[in-house]
Amino acid sequence: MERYYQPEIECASREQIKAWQDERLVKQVQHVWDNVPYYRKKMEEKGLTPADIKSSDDLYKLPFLTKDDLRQAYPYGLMGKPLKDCVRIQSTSGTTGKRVVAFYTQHDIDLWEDCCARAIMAAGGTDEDVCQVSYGYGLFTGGPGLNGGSHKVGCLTIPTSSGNTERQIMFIQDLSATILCCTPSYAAYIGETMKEMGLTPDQIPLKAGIFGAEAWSEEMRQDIQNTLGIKAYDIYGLTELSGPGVSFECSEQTGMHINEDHFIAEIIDPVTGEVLPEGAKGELVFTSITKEAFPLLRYRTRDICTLSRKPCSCGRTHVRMSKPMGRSDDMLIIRGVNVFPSQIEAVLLNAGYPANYQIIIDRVKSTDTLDVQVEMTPEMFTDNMGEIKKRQSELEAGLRSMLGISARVVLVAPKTITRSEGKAVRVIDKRKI
Ligand code: DLL
Repeated sequence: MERYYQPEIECASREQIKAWQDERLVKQVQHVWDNVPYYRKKMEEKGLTPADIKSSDDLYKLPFLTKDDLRQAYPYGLMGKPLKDCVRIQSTSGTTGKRVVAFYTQHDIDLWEDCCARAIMAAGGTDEDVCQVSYGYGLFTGGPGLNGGSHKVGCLTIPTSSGNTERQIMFIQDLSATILCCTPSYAAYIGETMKEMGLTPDQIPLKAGIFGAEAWSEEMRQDIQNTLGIKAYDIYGLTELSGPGVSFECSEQTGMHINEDHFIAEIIDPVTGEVLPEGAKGELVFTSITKEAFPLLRYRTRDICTLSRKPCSCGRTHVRMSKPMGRSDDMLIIRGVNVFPSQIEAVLLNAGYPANYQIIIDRVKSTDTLDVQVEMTPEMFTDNMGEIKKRQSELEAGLRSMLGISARVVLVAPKTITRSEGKAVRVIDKRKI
């Protein structure tokens, strides 16, 4: 049975959703015009005033915001409310330049937590469940967001945060956790550790997992589902828009429903900025129509995906986004060829390797090199060099046909590659160091 946190919103007619979007967008543009001089200037440069935006059909006229704008406006330049009305900040895990700092009023937090509650109920959660939140708590939005959603659903919430994997497993067992929330790479690590402890899926009380914050493939989903004996649901979001819960998977698992009563989604051509028709692959752009403290209009996420408004048998009517197929800024250019790390992962996982790998790019004598270190599973592990060489060549052939360029594969012993408790670091580009 499909469960909803706010059925009248999640299953509203398309006409109703459009009506909400039209009304809220008009109000939000006025709010931004009145309170965010940085964006008002951008509108003025395009000769726009709020009167030009009469409904969501006019959205395309508005200027984009990019991560560069967020950096330039750091820290207070995009705020829509005075600081005294704000109760929280969260921040991205960004490794380069200034971090993004997002502000929230109590109302913003309330709506964000509603979005997370929708995701938890879509994964089958009720007030009978015990929800272990193993996303990091702190500036990262994963822990606080799912924690708030879990409270709203009425789950008994275990705020373990990430790390201390054996203690995580102890709590799952002793407190009978039924829902696990963490990054997919941490879920895989927890599963691996359980296996090493001799635990089989039927000895683990978990029934569902809500995993996101990083890209993960269908193959990885199958692996996690099998080791933990659960159904694994994807959840998407970004700090700039609130955090987790911008979109989430339902029982159909055919894309993530975007909470369209709060966010209007568009897909654009990342080069020309032109809005693309439904179904086309491009960069995801969001307009937050209910946020007060940090109201971003037409924010370019850099995530590449497609949108679908085909009816979903779960009963939800909100548009679905595909799993992001990598970020436009994730793309590596190696010897002039565009390579997405997700393509490499697909080759490895299809060949039966675990998602424990690292991609190392370097430049030797002005030629780019691509090395992929891949862990063998304990079952594959051997010291027979002939066997290892054969396996390496098979993977190298697979990568060559996927990427169109050659890569060197080095198979390493189980447990060689550092495990992640949050977002996994899969790429080391030494050309930039
Ligand atoms: O990762 C928020 C979040 C926390 C989402 C917990 C889901 C669960 P940021 O640190 O700002 O926020 O990173 C946002 O992470 O633009 C995507 O590139 C990526 N991302 C987030 N969720 C997914 C997902 C959080 N399900 C950036 N699949 C986004 C693929 C994802 N990529």
